[in-house]
Amino acid sequence: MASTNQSPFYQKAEQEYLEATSDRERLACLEIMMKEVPKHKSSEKMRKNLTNRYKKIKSSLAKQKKSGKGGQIGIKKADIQCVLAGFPNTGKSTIFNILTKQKAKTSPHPFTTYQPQLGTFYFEDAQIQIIDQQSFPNHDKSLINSTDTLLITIDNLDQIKKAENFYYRTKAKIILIFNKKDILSETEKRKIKANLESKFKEYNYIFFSNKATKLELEKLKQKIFETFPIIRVYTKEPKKQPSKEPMMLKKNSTFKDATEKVRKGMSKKVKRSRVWGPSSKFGGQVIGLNHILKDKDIIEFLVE
Ligand SMILES: Nc1nc2c(ncn2[C@@H]2O[C@H](COP(=O)(O)OP(=O)(O)OP(=O)(O)O)[C@@H](O)[C@H]2O)c(=O)[nH]1
Ligand SMILES: [Mg+2]
Repeated sequence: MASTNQSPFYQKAEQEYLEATSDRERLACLEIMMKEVPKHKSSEKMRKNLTNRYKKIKSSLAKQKKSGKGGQIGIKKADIQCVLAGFPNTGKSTIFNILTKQKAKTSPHPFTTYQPQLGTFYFEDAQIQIIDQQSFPNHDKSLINSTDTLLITIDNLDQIKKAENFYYRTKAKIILIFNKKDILSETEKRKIKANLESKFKEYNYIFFSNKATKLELEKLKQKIFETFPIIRVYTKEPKKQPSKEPMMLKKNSTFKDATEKVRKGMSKKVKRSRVWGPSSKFGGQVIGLNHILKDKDIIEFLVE
């Protein structure tokens, strides 16, 4: 295959494909390669070859699954998860400790973190799993590729493009955390901000530091929470207070989805239902099963 004519992402994916140790990883590489190959006639053969390989691996994976072999080892992924990643010494473990109140090792020397570390924190009442891990290039590829949200921690603008090489295969949402803002002068900060908003417009970014105020910490947590395609919905009984623990539902879930999550088959038994909160036109609006819910809605319903 004349891969030297291919895009840099293709070449990188091909190299990772050759070094891959699992079928899951091979599939992820092939997906990129298939996307990157130009769609003209001269590369038809190459496209076919890639598609065949992809199909073969996919069916062998499906067989493994059926017989119960294979599968992911290590950390069990929670409903909502984020993973810290970045170059050495950018302050990932420090951020991890601030969010989770743990005491993971931090130091002025690079590569202090040598294995993934699991923690959790709350944004309001939503529990979020967070993982700290080794810096690039020693990062855990499968964590980066499988998580919902990547917190790319940087302390320098040059790191933004360089970091892409290590996570271009992920489907995760990206948040850039520009850390150590405490050591920046106002002028430096202004310049960086201007750059982020012109050259790196496509990035969702936030400034942060280990001197962050409570409000700044809350903002970081909120930004992370907002990347998850999830809403919180509270149930209540007539004349009573809503539940303290939210139900976690996918974005754009309907009232029917909510009742079915409470108990399978329940949507058929609902007699009367009302909603308060962001999706309601007014508090206590009567709704049907197809009503689309929003984050922080409160639903009340009577069943037969
Ligand atoms: N001034 C300042 N220093 C910070 C900040 N965050 C972290 N540091 C320092 O930067 C150094 C590296 O921090 P770590 O949290 O260990 O960084 P890391 O990204 O986890 O690094 P490795 O795991 O070693 O790759 C430590 O000396 C921290 O005290 C910050 O916001 N401001
Ligand atoms: Mg670390």
